[in-house]
Amino acid sequence: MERHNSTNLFLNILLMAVISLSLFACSNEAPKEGIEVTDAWVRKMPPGMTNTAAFMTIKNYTGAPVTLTGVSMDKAGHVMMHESKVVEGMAKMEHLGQVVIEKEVSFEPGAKHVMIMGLDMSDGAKTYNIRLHFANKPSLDVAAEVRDANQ
Ligand SMILES: [Cu+2]
Repeated sequence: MERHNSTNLFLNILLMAVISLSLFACSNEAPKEGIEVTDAWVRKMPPGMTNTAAFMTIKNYTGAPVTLTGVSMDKAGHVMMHESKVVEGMAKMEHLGQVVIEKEVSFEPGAKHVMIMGLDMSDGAKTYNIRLHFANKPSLDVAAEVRDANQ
């Protein structure tokens, strides 16, 4: 009887060990940190048109608010942060000097966007590099995929 119990005890301990090992394996996945940019894209324009916009989602895992102070592109003449708004029935674009990112900010059509002036897309590039500038942080290069707006 005693022997039977100790076998059970041993099996239980073994089982617990296996469970805690597998829990450890699951929680061992690295937590997200820093700043992550997802779904970055540039609206494809018809030939001859050099003004366009880019969109993306910026996620902040630093644990503190991060301030986006500007955007730039080597290949474009001028790049700004804009926000589309409807004021008294009129669509307007407002210049944003900075964007504070608490946890996540999306740049998307009809809302905040990266305004791009003077980008020659006739090179047929599949992606363009967009550089994000932050206050008190190194800048971050993002590869934005060229997409048809209707896609
Ligand atoms: Cu704009």
